[in-house]
Amino acid sequence: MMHERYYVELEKQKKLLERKNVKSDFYNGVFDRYEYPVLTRDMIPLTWRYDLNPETNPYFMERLGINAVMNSGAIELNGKYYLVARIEGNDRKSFFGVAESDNGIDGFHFWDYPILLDDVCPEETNVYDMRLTKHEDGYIYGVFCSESKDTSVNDLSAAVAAAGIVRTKDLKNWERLDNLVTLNSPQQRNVVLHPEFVDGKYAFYTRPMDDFIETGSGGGIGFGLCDDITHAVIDEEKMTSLRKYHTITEAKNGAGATPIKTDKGWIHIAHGVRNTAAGLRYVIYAFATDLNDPSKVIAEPSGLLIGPRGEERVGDVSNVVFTNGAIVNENNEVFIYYASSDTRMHVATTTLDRLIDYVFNTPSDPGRSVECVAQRCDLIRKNLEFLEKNK
Ligand code: BGC
Ligand code: BMA
Repeated sequence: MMHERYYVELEKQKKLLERKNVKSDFYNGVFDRYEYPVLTRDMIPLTWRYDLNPETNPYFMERLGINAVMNSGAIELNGKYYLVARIEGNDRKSFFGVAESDNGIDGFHFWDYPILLDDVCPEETNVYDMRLTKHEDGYIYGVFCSESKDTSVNDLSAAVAAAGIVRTKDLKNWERLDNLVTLNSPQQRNVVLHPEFVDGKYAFYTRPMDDFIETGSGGGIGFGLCDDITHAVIDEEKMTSLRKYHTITEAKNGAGATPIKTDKGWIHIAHGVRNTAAGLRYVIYAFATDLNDPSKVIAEPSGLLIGPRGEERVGDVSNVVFTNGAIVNENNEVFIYYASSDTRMHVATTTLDRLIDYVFNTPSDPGRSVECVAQRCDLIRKNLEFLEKNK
């Protein structure tokens, strides 16, 4: 006999999974926000958390609780929307699980089992933030952060971040390849595989950093090529989108969603970080790189694209929005998946035309208050003249 509480919890979850998502009244013309998150910890199957057998679990207790569902890679396959979510157990260890939806904005439900990666790195303690790339070689690649304890120093919390690589054709069978080696950067997080070969090689966006948290001399988002994806080694990283003083990327930045190909260039949706008295603040920004040289920045709209708002601002790591996945469907609708405060997943939607307009026609940041005010006064003057003419 099942514990009676099982049915109560199952019903609660069913309602949550069937809840229709609706656009919120947020407006900026660039993208729409939604009323509800697309994934939360309450959507994790009960079978992942409870022991359903009353003989071994008479109180119907969660035996392996889930703390958060966040930073998800995203991909569309055969008309369905898939997220490979970062799921964090109560034990602080993250792992990946596939959630599927028919429309990309609601109805996401997890498959029966999370992804069990090949255990190839005995020192690896934690994995998170997978980016999914449909590569022109025919595979779907997942690039994620593989974190290990740093045993070279006498500090319990010292860690080393590297980029792990897996590949699949169906999101079910995953082949683990060697971790990426970047000869000039001791640490890597936020690595993204470019979907096309560049000069006949695999191309990665990297994020060179000296230290586990601080990027140190790392100037921003890097770019490097490698010959063999099964033993990926990058010997030279050049810089693309740079960190800049007194901007949203001052403390660090990193690639997010796999770049989106458009007629005008590759569109990147990334994250920027600045330091504040209340800790690091993460926002999402966009830029474009050249179609022929995907490392060369050709458009840099000013400031943030998505910042944490309302309830998004509060969570395990407050004041954070983070993206590592976006989908463009066959109608050129764009779904930007982002997590808030390392706690839950949301979607923002727009269209490819709007995203292109935003990236290429938003003025860039002149860099100083006085010039920013002049830029705004110019807009106001034109608007007042326009209003006058159209009275
Ligand atoms: C956490 C990540 C975080 C990173 C840097 C890791 O241990 O799991 O969520 O981004 O540290 O703070
Ligand atoms: C990081 C990321 C994310 C996380 C963010 C805020 O450096 O890699 O995992 O969302 O910090 O904690």
